Amino acid sequence: MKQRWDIFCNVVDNFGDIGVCWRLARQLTLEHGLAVRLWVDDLASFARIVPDADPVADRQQLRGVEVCHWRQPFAGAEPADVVIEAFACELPETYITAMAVVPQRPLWINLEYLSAENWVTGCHRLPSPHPRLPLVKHFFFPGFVTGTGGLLREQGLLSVRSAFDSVAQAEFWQRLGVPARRAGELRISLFCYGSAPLRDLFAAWAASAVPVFVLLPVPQGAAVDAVAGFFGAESPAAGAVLQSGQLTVRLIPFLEQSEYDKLLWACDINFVRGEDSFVRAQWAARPFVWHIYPQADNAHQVKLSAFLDLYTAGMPADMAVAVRALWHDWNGAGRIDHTWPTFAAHQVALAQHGEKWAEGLCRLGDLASNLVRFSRNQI
Ligand code: TRH
Repeated sequence: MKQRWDIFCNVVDNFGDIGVCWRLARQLTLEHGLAVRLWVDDLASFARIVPDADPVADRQQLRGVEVCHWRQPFAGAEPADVVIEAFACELPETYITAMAVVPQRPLWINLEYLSAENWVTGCHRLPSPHPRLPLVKHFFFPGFVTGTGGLLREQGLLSVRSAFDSVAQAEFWQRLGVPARRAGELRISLFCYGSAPLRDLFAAWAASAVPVFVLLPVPQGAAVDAVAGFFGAESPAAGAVLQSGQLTVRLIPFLEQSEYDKLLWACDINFVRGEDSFVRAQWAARPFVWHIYPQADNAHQVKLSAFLDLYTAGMPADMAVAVRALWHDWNGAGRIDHTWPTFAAHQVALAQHGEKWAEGLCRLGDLASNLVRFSRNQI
């Protein structure tokens, strides 16, 4: 009989929580032959990234995963063999009680947010006994270094990426209804929060020496409002084309996850955010810029610096300075229009660095396989 895994996902906001959980659920099903139930409290967000999902179904079978609506109060379910609470979401009290009384206690894992901070390796896989019940929760951290759980990466992802040649790319643009590249054009994907200094960056791109063609998947909430503000456009929707000087911004529909990967592979530079798109940009191995999810007390700035320390470690000094300056400016430190030209000048070398960086990450194994290996050692 297949081992049963439950993944509980509480959508805090945006698409990252469910994006990560859905990716993990599919991988555990497809690549590890497990019987996976994904409990989601916000099916509307889920349906954004999985367009064929039914946003009101209590239970549905999608790509081999049983997707269940996690309602309040929880209707009850027999605990699985392995239970993942994603991002420290709180499991239903009745479910925890049920876990404590089944003869074979489930393995309980809290899958944590991604961080490059040093303390992560010290906390990865740590057990935490329940204060009252005979249960132990284990912390599992994704990460970028040995001693963490690595990153989500589907089997064969990098070979599929390598096979994405100019013909496949041309087909992709056609499918999106986007014109083929013009010679000398810089093509950029843009996914960010509304707080990004879009005006300054757009001003730099509008005045650029080369044409800059930006693909902006919508909805992105406040970010699209900021884009509209720059062009003086009123509530632009997918399909809209906005222009200023050398800059063209094309709004495209929010893509299915695997199509979003292709967008990252097909662009020269990718602006990504949060957690999952940030990871996908690393597998795309193109120059990328991270808009980090803002946190109270500027905790995100510490995380940003921690990642930059790792990512820029193997770079020539001038390139590292350019990357650090641009990323900090994109996250609120200063004038990105001033740092953009130097960053853009490193485009080719950054792509080469991206390949090496991705190779290093591959050596950590992938998060889903690492979770399965951990579960085998525990059960
Ligand atoms: O949506 P996000 O801002 O999610 C964030 C982060 O996860 C953050 O850590 C968390 O605390 C917060 O939510 C609550 O960004 P992220 O993580 O990149 O997730 C976006 C998901 O949407 C990802 O799975 C990629 C996917 N996506 C598509 O499938 N199609 C698209 O067109 C785009 C732009 C994204």
